[in-house]
Amino acid sequence: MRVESEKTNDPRIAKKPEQIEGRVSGKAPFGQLPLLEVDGTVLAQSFSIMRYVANEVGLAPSTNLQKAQADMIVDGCTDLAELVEQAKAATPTHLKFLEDILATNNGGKGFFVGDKLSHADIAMFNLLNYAFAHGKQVVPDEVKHFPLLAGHCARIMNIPNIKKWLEERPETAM
Ligand SMILES: N[C@@H](CCC(=O)N[C@@H](CS)C(=O)NCC(=O)O)C(=O)O
Repeated sequence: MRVESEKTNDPRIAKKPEQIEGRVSGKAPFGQLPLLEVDGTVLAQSFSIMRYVANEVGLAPSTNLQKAQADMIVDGCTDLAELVEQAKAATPTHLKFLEDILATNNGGKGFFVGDKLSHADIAMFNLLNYAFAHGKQVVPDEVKHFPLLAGHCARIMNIPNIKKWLEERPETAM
């Protein structure tokens, strides 16, 4: 959202997960965060929210095939997140898959899908940044072994509105 607009309200709940339920019960479809409320309709599930926002702000690719490619990258994020949780040693294989996928699109010098930024680029950057750089504005060491992925990471991180958001976003205790 912050890539396209500053007009969003981003309330945080400073509670441990087990304390969340009482705060959002009756409102959260699955009793979990995050939630996005749009004109009284409440959406849950982070990737569903992400896809909705991408469609709204023009970050979703335009063809069905490209949308499926973006979904593929996002689903790859889920797999990578699981690998990171299990054992970081398993991740180079997955990072190499991503490097090779990037290489197939404009030689890996642009984005994961088509010729413009999509939510797939942001989702992948966000995961790598969270998993390996702890939210810091750096290309993680684990990613530096993969030059196209490292370049992608740096490109996304330096998009002005993303850079600004990374600098000013509130810290959320996890
Ligand atoms: N599949 C959900 C998972 C959401 C999730 O695990 N949320 C955590 C906070 S990050 C939560 O609300 N935990 C409290 C609980 O499950 O009771 C998504 O992607 O949004």
